[in-house]
Amino acid sequence: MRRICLAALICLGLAATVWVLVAQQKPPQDQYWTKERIQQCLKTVDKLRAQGVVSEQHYQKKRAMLQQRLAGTFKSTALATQETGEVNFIQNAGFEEINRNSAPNRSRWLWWSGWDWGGDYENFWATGENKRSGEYAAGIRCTGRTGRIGIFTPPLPMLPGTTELVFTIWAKGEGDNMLFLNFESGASGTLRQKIGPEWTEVTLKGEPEQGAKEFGLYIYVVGSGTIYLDDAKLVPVGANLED
Ligand SMILES: [Ca+2]
Repeated sequence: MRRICLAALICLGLAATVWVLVAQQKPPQDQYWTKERIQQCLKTVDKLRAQGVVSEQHYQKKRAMLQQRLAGTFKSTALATQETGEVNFIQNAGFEEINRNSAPNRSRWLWWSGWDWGGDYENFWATGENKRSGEYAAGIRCTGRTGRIGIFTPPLPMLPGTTELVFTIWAKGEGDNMLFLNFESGASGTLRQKIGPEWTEVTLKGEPEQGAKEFGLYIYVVGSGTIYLDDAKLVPVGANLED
């Protein structure tokens, strides 16, 4: 009888231990989304919003999702991974915000930077039939010797999960022009193309460099003639704003 009681007690003890262990073990999702991690993600989305790389709508959605995770009321949906299409890294993509206090051989548009690497070029605000959207397009013309001039993005964040960067821009050209697009400082990808007289969408794909935290996109003009540019977009394929 005593032996049976002892066995029962041991069984009860084991069962209690197992129960405590199971109760302490949280589901994998909760272990992944720790409070620290959620707070880190909230900081990241705030930073992305400050950098202007996510739309206000996207920002609010992500923030609400993270706050639900923090409160333990989050219910996963398949939507989350389909939203990267909303991200366009390029600001002033239609070249509508012009900088009136700018020199012709520097960027003439807000957000974009500009530099002249030699030759005779001028950047100008193209209007009328030489813009594709709104009031303006970016115009770059050679006025003498050829060399290289360009406008470029500020350093852009390499979002976690990015497998490819896709840059598209509409272009129209005159004369013996040459457009030269290049991913730099954290990504690689190059395109050189003569631009015809009709608006054409030009695409350049970039490959992220391993471990890169940032990258940049340069739009150079290296030939003679004139190139008009409008409606740029840069999408980080595969980027997951949740991670
Ligand atoms: Ca425009």
